[in-house]
Amino acid sequence: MSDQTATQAAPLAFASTEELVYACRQTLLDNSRSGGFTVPTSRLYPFQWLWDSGFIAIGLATFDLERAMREIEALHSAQWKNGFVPHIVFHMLNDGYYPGPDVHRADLSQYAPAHVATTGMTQPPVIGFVLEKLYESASDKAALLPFLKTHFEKTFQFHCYLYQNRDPKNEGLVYIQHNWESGTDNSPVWDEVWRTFEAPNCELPRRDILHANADHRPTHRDYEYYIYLIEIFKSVCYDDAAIAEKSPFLVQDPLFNAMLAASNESLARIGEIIGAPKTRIRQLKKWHRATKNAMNRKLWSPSTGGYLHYDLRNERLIDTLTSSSFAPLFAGIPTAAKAKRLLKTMLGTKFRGKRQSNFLCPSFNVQDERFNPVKYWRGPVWVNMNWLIFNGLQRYGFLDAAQIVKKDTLDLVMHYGLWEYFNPSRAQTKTETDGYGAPRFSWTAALVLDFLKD
Ligand code: 2M8
Repeated sequence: MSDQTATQAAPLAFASTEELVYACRQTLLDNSRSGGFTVPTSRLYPFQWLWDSGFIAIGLATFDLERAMREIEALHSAQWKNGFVPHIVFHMLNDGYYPGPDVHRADLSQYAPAHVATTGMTQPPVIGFVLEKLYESASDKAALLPFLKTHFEKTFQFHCYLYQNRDPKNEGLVYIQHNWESGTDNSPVWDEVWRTFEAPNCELPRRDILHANADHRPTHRDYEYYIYLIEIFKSVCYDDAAIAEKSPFLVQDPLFNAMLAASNESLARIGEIIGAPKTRIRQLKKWHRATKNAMNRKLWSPSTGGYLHYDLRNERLIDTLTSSSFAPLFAGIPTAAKAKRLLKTMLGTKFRGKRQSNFLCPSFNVQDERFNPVKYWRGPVWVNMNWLIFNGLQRYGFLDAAQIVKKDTLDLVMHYGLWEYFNPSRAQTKTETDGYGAPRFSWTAALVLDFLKD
């Protein structure tokens, strides 16, 4: 039996594409909360997350643009006075998640809002390109202009915050200060950073392992590092200059910077549409060029065939391929030659596997001994990464490869359902019927809707 027929022979989670679309919409509606935002999933992540909301807005825009706009408004209602946009907005109390606002204590910062609790860290800056997607999906484009003007400016201020506070050498590359800012939280990349310092042991009232299989989640030791970094931030009241000086974790992440570059490009185009000041548009184009050049100069590894993470604290490139290595395609970062090389890496044995045994795109190099097909960000397929890669491949004209990524994504959700993430192994579809992490996951549902919208 061929790999493809094996996928089709197993029982499917949905009987038809229509049923899948219905389930996607229903998942987003069920995960929506009063206040106009959508939780990633009801139990494991009961608040609003930054990049989740961006992807969710893209999915909502396929059937209810008003809701998509509310999603962005709810996120930006928690923007800090210095332009910073936090990674979680704790719109309401819920003790089902750790660490909550009492651990983060973002209120220690002079810039945090008084009316709502948030974290003091951020996430990949996707909102710029999300705004452009909403504009593209609007049938009455003129009616969207006031919304676009407001959120163009808020997003521009966020980018100012990033370039002013997270780029100490003025290179055009911003750093992340915590693995949770990467979005790819438990990637083996972070193991290499944990090796460079010690975090003290501590008690951790974890809640995630009540809602998801502990073997698939980060370890206790991993969480000790996560919490230790937060303790450092609090000790300096979230002062960016002090964090840049003191904290052992400063990393230039290819995914984060690619999202920033893509958002710069989109904002520059939106700026033209809304008649923004020329200085704003020039600045966005300048940022885009600077980030693009710096990524090609500093993060590209010719020997590995992908973009890598740079440990700015210890001044070294982390020689570890992940699905973030392909994200620069989305922002038009690689030259044609580098893009071809990326394609070769992705379709080769390190990701697609020998005899194409994997669904694209595993989040980690499957030949690396740290690869784990079922552990959070250490190997499984994530629909948000596939969506970024699909659009990146299309941008470079790699249409056949883009179709493979799309088909693999849809085959996975048709087989397993709308899970948080998936085992990349094709062979597993013969025996397994469940995906991993949380079921009825919002960004999975949202981006499947975008994949299917045409
Ligand atoms: C996961 O991260 C959170 C912390 O931010 C967690 O594990 O508690 C990641 O997959 C992250 O990328 C995502 O935004 C978040 C909510 O879906 O969950």
